[in-house]
Amino acid sequence: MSIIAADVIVTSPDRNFVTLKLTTSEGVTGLGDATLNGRELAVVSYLRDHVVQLLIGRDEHRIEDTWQFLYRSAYWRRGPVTMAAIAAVDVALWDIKAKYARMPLYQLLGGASRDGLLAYGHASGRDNAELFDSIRAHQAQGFRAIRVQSGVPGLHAIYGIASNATSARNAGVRYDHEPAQRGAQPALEDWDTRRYLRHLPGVFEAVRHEFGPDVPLLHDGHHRMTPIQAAALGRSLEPYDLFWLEDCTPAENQEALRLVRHHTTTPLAIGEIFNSIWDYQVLVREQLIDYVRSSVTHAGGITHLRRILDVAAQYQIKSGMHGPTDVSPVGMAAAMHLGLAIHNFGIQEYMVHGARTDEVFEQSFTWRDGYLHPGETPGIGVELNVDAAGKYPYEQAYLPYNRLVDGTVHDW
Ligand code: KDG
Ligand code: MG
Repeated sequence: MSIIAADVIVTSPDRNFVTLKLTTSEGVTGLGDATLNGRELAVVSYLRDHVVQLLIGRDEHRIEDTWQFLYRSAYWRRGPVTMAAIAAVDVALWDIKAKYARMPLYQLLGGASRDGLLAYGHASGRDNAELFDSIRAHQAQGFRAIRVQSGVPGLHAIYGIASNATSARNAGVRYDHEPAQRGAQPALEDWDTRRYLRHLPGVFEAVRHEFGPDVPLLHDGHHRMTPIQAAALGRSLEPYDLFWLEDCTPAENQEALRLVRHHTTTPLAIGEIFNSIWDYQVLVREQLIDYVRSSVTHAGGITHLRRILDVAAQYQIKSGMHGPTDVSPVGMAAAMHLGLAIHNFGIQEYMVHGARTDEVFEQSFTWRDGYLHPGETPGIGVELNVDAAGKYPYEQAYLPYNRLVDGTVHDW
């Protein structure tokens, strides 16, 4: 038994996705997500030029050994490109193993620890009226937990404020499938942290007043604050009982969270741009966070993210896996299987994919009453329709970036 083919498929239905498809000598196939938003082709090259030839002839059952081989033999460890590539191989191998076992993957990971995965959706608005409409529309879709992102008076374009409404499943909701802008240059947004810090607590006060105390509310700071600013925001949001404040400071400085933690009881989540267990070492050991935001896709696959979450579990830190539209249906399915199996599941981010994406990726997951479930199809429960994928060729796209009023580039 061995891997006889490894194909890297790039498709852009509603946005760009990179998928690895492994085929075994038994005729079984497995899929892995290798999408790195805005830098997709770097992972394509890493896989096609450096990894595919290492996979051909390998025993598909040796998942741990293949993970260690790809990680250690490269010498150049970690990094988003390497870890997305390894993740794709890892998930494809888990998909294959579960298909051989004729079981949905979560069964191989220990079986279900719960009936479904509480998921949060992205509500946003340029002002409170638009935000309330968006929250109501998400609740009508079944979402019980809601991320709240708001415009700030005086700023024109801000992270997380949807600019269009494109999906039938999201009828009436302004929704961005692709915050990355197609084209040769990134879009420019503006930013002013002091205006944001003044405005946001009032938004949450209004949301709590309108929607009551029960609904779990989340917010994403998208790495924009200094530690002392983040501490002030966390404290000013305490009366509104957030489920979490995400990425309040730039993620690469683990020490920054120490200061934030000492000043606020607002729960903290971080890690969507992390890619290895080493990024969490201080944060977990010192209990500076409450939720691990890494996705299976960007943190080395099922094998590595499970390792991170097992260490986190010792400190009552839970999962909050990244699930924007740039995590493909393959990456989302892997997340759902892992989330269903682990004990320390917290919440799953869920941005609904568009209709063309659903055409390319045939999926078995279910969405009921605010809960996701990966379904009972053997493997991860996703198949790639190659003909449909071929209709949507890659298009260059960049995430936006921002500048302060004086022209300084700021964290986006
Ligand atoms: O590729 C970057 C996006 O996935 C990211 O900006 C979305 O912050 C994000 C989130 O919380 O989903
Ligand atoms: Mg985020």
